[in-house]
Amino acid sequence: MNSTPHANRIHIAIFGKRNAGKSSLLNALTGQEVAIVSPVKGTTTDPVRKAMELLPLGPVLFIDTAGLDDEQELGQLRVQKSLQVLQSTDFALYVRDINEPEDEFYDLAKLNFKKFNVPYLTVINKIDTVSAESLEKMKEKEKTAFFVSSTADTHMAELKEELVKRIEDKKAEIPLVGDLLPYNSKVILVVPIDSEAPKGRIILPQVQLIRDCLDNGLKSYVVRDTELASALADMPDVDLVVTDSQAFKKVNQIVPPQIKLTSFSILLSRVKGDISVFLAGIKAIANLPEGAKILMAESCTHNHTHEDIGRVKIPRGLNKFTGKKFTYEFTTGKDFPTDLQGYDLVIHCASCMLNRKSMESRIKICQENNVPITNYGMLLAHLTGILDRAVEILR
Ligand SMILES: Nc1nc2c(ncn2[C@@H]2O[C@H](COP(=O)(O)OP(=O)(O)OP(=O)(O)O)[C@@H](O)[C@H]2O)c(=O)[nH]1
Ligand code: SF4
Ligand SMILES: [Mg+2]
Repeated sequence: MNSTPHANRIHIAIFGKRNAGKSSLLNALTGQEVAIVSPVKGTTTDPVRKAMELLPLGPVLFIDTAGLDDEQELGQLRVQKSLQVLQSTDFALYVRDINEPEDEFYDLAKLNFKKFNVPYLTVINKIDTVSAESLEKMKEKEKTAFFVSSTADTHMAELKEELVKRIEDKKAEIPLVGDLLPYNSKVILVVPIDSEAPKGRIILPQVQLIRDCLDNGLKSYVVRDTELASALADMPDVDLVVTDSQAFKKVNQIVPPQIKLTSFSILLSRVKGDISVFLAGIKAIANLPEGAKILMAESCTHNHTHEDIGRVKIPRGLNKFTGKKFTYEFTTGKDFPTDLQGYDLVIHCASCMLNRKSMESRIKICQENNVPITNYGMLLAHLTGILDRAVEILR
């Protein structure tokens, strides 16, 4: 049961002031005496880890930490260690003692949760020690908190249920880039402003990437392809360059090999699709026979610039690249055929208008029909010969 490596487990860490009942909560959640509990403040000095299955979520790693209010010399080192745990935390529980309504360390923790984009739940503990009336008053005041008694095992099953629900909700939202780079990294976004760029705005994947950088504390700099070399000269220590797929070739020549490079659509492929399936789709191209039938699928009908990529650029580029002549058919909008008999490959758009579930369903249909599938971004990178570089950030 505990054979899953720690790195593959969802890390749930418990924070709070000394004596709030963090270790008691860990023991109650795991149903075992994992951490030492005592009325002496500062009992837990180093993080205590316990691997278990949290059903129906799967393998998790609970981590109990030292109190954040330890102000002695050694205590400061412990606090630092606790905050370090935060950097690998997928979900945090902040434990408060119901008898201590003021907790200045709560604000410090919230600041750090925000900084490292860690979702959290506040747990107010020791409800067995107050009257029903005070409990109600406190519930009125702390509407988003969860109220438990770790030692009396009150509401522990409900807390586990809530934890599972929150983590599952969070898992459903895969960040575009936020989990691929450490906090504070520098990202340059290359947005060519040519005749194909929409007037007065930037397109959705670009907006989404900027927002994702903001959410995750990554510093994003937006430039045109024409200013990229100058931006790199200003900022040689940039961690990642993300470009529009169409400018891949040019941008690839400008960005030095030590800097990672990818495209908006490749980042989107991970969120809206499955990178390994799309890479297998690219591999399948080498075995396509002359005259193979390829389905070009676009998720919306109203973007004529994409039409140009799907209807003209990719068919022309792919025929030239392989030296073969393929037959291309097109589907747009919500109609994706469930019967793919006769097709040898599906090439899908970046599906920015489609939710993850719809794209997963389309991938499933392809797999059921034994038809490989890839997408525009991957294919354009492949045709330019830089796919390996473009997916390196995702490995
Ligand atoms: N009555 C009551 N006592 C509790 C509860 N939870 C914890 N305690 C008591 O509070 C004291 C501190 O509990 P711990 O679990 O050791 O607290 P901690 O947050 O891990 O403390 P440190 O390791 O010192 O930071 C112990 O005496 C526990 O028995 C609870 O729900 N109700
Ligand atoms: S859904 Fe597809 S076709 Fe429509 S704008 Fe997004 S990538 Fe282009
Ligand atoms: Mg403890």
